[in-house]
Amino acid sequence: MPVDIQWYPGHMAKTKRELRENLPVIDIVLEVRDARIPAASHNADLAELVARKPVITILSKADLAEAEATRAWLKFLEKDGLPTVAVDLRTGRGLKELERKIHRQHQIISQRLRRRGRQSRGLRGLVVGVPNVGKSTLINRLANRAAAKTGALPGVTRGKQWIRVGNWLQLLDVPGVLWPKFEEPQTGFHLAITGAISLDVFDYVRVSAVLAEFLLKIRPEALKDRYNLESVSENGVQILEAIGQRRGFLLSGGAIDVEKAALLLLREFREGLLGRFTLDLPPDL
Ligand SMILES: Nc1nc2c(ncn2[C@@H]2O[C@H](COP(=O)(O)OP(=O)(O)OP(=O)(O)O)[C@@H](O)[C@H]2O)c(=O)[nH]1
Ligand SMILES: [Mg+2]
Repeated sequence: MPVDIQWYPGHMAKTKRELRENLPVIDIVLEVRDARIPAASHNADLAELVARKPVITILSKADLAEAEATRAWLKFLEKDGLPTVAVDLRTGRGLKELERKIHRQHQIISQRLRRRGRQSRGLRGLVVGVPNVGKSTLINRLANRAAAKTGALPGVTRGKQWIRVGNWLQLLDVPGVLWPKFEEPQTGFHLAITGAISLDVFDYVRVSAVLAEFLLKIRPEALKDRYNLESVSENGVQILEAIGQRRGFLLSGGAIDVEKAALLLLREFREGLLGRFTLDLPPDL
């Protein structure tokens, strides 16, 4: 892949330190991954940190991923008995199942405490994941109120915040965390086009041009229909120029505003306006 992207600002390192400090009071971990990129959005760095806690894996934004691929991912992730659920946080689909799975973990932990002669108590969960996957939205959905700040760009949550969800559950919302280096350049690309990496830290015209070439290869009709393109160049920047021309994105002087077209394509791809995509194929079962 021709784009090299890395993003590990200071607040992520700080969040990781804070997570380590808070770990003793955490009963379960809710790991949120993006259903479009369940591999690229899995943070092995965090997985190691929380290795001894029960984890429920949540595939968010299932409405933007291909349904069949999500089913295959669920099957793959559940094959070792690990609880996994796909959710669409816009409609709430999958939340009831998630609540059942959290409740089940509470029962298991309470039984263990009682066996040791200790009183059962409420459950404390930590919600982790890469930036912009929907961690805060998930917590708000479960709590039924807008307790945590959410937003369309990565890096909205800035500090940790405990949020009470009903009478036996509290969830800790933390900023999204990436890891210092992506081994595979494709990981950075997938995180960037789905919205986990800030636009300020990568060459978004270049990335959007690569996305345009990729779309032309795998869903040419979706790309052409959306932007009314007829004969299309195979060159990504030229595709962006064609989009800019169609939309009338002109700079003073008459040149096409390619930056604006690049941002439009990225935003509309992320919002699902070009269709549903699963970029990480599920491993063979
Ligand atoms: N289509 C769709 N959008 C979602 C879903 N879940 C969250 N979003 C949107 O994704 C964006 C990010 O949501 P947040 O909850 O702020 O994400 P976060 O993981 O807390 O992000 P940071 O705090 O920046 O790490 C928001 O615009 C949400 O509306 C979903 O299931 N489907
Ligand atoms: Mg957040």
